[in-house]
Amino acid sequence: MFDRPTGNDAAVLVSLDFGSPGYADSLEELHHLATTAGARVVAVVEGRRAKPDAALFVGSGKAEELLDTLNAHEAKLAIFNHELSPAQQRNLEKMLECRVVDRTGLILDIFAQRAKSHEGKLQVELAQLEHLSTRLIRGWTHLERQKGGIGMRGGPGETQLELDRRMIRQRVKLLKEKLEKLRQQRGQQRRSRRRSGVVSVSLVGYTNAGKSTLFNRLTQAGAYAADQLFATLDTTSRKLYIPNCGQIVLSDTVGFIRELPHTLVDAFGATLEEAAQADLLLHVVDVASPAREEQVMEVNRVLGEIGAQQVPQILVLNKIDSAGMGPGVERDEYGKIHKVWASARDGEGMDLIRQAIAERFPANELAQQAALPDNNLEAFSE
Ligand SMILES: Nc1nc2c(ncn2[C@@H]2O[C@H](COP(=O)(O)OP(=O)(O)OP(=O)(O)O)[C@@H](O)[C@H]2O)c(=O)[nH]1
Ligand SMILES: [Mg+2]
Repeated sequence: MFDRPTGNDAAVLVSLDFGSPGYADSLEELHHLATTAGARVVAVVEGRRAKPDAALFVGSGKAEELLDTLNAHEAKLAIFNHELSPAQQRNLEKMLECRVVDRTGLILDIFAQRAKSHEGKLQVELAQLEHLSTRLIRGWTHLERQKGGIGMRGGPGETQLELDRRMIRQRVKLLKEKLEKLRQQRGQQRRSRRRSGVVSVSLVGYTNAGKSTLFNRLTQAGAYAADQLFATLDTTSRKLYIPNCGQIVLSDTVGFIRELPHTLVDAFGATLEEAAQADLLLHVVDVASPAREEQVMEVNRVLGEIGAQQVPQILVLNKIDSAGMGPGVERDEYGKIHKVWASARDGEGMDLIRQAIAERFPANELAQQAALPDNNLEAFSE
């Protein structure tokens, strides 16, 4: 149903600088997103503006430049580093005679390619339909106005539109019901884990920070880690024994990104809830990234949005090998470790992370007689 950049789709990136900080990082990130989605970036068209143009987002001069660039490279895809209104997208597609994808559409596309589990697929479909439905409904209003008026109502065209719209609404309702059931199942499993006194720890962080690599290091599991954005979509949980603490459940989760589309935050509610219900968050940061501080803020903002701001955090400053740093810790005012410098790739600082977890849950060992049966986790992992 969705236009998807496949294989080696030649694409031109379009990015406007509105003077906000982090512009260069966001453009670099768009590049990474585009290649992750399978596009081949042939050119970048940039500009500066005070605010977006209502009709085309970019000004008409810039739109001409974009058209020339697309033609010069025989590219049929323009990817915008911004959220476009349905009207802007339509106007641009008409003028450029090519496919136009905005940032949300691009992220949705990557999610659609990545979703593996039943739940993940349902969540992506819901997000896509919700993104699509605003576009369709608003996109159709001008058609209806043409058709409307006395004596001109009805007809097969309008019936078809109504039908499509109704089908989308029904599908959205069905998806929401299915997801709600899965959410309740997750809740039940969580409660039974809690009853058996098992501590749950969730890895959260910006996409590509190294969460899955750390998950694999700590659990020796084979979670998919790659230099791609949104390599992980489905929450995977594993049991893990921590010395001086006992058994915990560690969960690897979907990464966050700036301007994470709202449709996705909503649709992925059940998956993200895992983080909100955790006893502790390991917030993984790519310490070698120049944008790390902004990324930490963005992750904390999304955590707030999903109701996870109260869950205690340990900051894991990962990739010290790339930053020429050594492993180490920083303690908070109560003497507890709240920052760990580590390298998940090289395995440095792993003991410090285990120690930091053990410090938080020293009494956890008492609860270990109630060992967790293996099958209790099956539903969580791939
Ligand atoms: N140099 C270095 N690279 C690392 C380290 N940890 C992870 N990486 C690399 O960073 C990239 C992303 O790692 P992932 O573990 O997939 O990151 P993630 O946070 O799970 O990413 P998403 O699932 O996309 O949100 C991979 O290429 C890893 O090999 C590290 O300690 N040092
Ligand atoms: Mg991952």
